Amino acid sequence: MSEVVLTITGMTCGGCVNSVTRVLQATPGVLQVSVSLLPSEAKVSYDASSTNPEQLSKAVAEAGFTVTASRFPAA
Ligand SMILES: [Cu+2]
Repeated sequence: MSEVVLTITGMTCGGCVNSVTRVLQATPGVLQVSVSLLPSEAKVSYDASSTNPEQLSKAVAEAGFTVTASRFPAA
C-alpha cells in the first residue's frame, strides 16, 4: 500500500470535499481517502499496482479541482 497527499485548489466548502472524496473513492486501486478543507488536501491510500498519483490528480481535475502538488508522507 502506498500513500500520497495531494494539495488541491478550488475546494471552498463541504460539498467540494464530498465531491473530491467521491471521485477519489471511485478510482480503481484507491483504498482509503481523507479530504480536508484546511489545509486543502487529500490523503489517499492506494494500491500502487493499480493506480498512481498522476491518475489520482486526473480524477480530481475531472471533478473540477486542481492538484497543485503531491507529496509522500513519511512512512
Ligand atoms: Cu464547495
